[in-house]
Amino acid sequence: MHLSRPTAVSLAMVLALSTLGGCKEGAKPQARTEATATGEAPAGVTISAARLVLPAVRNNPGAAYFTVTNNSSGTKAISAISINGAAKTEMHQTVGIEMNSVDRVDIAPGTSIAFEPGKFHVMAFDLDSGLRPGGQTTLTVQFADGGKAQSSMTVEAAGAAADAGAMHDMGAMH
Ligand SMILES: [Cu+2]
Repeated sequence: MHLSRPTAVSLAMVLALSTLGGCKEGAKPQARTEATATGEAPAGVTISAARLVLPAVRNNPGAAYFTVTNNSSGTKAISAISINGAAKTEMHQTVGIEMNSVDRVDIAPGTSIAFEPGKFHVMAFDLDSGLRPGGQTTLTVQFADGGKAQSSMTVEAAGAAADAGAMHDMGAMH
């Protein structure tokens, strides 16, 4: 999806997606994910507030939210996300009422990027049935320079995250 579409068409797109019962997968799925962190966490990079919101309807994608802070002296580029128990992930950016698939997210030195409802988010596909509300899993953030940073992430039921998970299931913005 692209930004140039007129609003009326965009709305039609969202409605079309909602009839499909889920968030549409991007045209460029990333490789199957493995949350085995072999790389070193980049110095000065930290992850906080990581959570995975389960879909209200089984087999729909979940949504992952977290904050990455870059206290190093250079820009860090997030290139991929892995979540234990999710076969595949995509980074998305919500713009207006649309969402776009993004390949990388740059974090300038001394700043943070929040993946949160209405902004950047990660969609997690083909979730393992062992992921239960109240549980924990592991988030791995991969950087373009080859480094990886990991964090534990809490698993939440769709309703526990206010409207974020529910809106995801409807294919609306999130
Ligand atoms: Cu999305």
